[in-house]
Amino acid sequence: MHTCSSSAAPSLATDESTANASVFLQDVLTGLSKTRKELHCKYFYDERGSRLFDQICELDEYYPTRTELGIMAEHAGAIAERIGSEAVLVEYGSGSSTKTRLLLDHLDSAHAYLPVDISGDHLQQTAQLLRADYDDLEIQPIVADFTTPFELPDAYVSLPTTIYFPGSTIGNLKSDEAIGLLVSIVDQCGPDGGLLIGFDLAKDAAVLQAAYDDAAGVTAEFNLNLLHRINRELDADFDVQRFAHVATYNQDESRIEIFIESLDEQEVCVGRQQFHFEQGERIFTEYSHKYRVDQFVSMADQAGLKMDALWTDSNEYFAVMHLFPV
Ligand code: AVI
Repeated sequence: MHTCSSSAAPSLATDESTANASVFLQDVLTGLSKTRKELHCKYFYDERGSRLFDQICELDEYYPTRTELGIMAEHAGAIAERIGSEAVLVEYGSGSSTKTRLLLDHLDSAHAYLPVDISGDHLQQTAQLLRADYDDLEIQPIVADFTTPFELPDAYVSLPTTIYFPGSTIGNLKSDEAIGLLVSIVDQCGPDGGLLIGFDLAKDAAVLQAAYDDAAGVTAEFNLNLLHRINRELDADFDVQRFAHVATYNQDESRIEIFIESLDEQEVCVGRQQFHFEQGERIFTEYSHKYRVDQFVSMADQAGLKMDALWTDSNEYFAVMHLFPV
């Protein structure tokens, strides 16, 4: 019989990383105890997960990254015009700020750039590189999880602010979470500010299927890496070979749904807690919503935002939209 012998109960949080580890453990235990087991997609991005995501962005099948970059490259001037002069630009999930450079190059006397990212190290490196290239621009990195409310530094709160939210990360949120985030964006940008957002458009199911289940298996590795991470960080014993990546397109909900499927009946320990898996049972890991423009406009409307301008590529695969609070 499979028993969980670990002594690794979460210790009392004494520093930030211990506190993060116990939140991670709690989230995993709660998620795996649900009738439909689930793990939050924000946990994909440990060091290996972030590297795998970078590889996904380079895949032939994964069109969103290069398509959004193409839209930004083609329309940066027009986009910068809609944002206006002396902007304070706040970027959610800035990563290495590649698309932002296209924007910064065209903005008229931008006042400040505030990249927001959960990874402090990455943020500092990016800020350093940007400072070298944009000496007149104030660059003030903010380490925060933008999916939960956070404050801008006092010096910027009364200035008209444009929130830049590229990458279609909004599509990974459930629709009530997405509306909640848009509402907090309205709050943060103020009545004279705006939102510039990139989102993925609904399209042929075969194109979507290939993008989330690529031939080289990089997305599968990315998804299953979550189990490796749980094994390593939470003293668990997932036998990762006995699980498989599944990505399906749900036409009715217009979203890709990603799961980890158990290949046979098995028991798994996470710390001292044991979980039973039936053969074929799935752990839900991620939604990736694909919007029609009118659907996105109506979601934004519920949050108090109105479309100002829209840019897409020639295939209409991806959209970049500028919105104002109403
Ligand atoms: C980060 N996000 C926008 C990606 C997406 O396309 O939904 C995450 C991803 N998951 C699997 N492949 C890419």
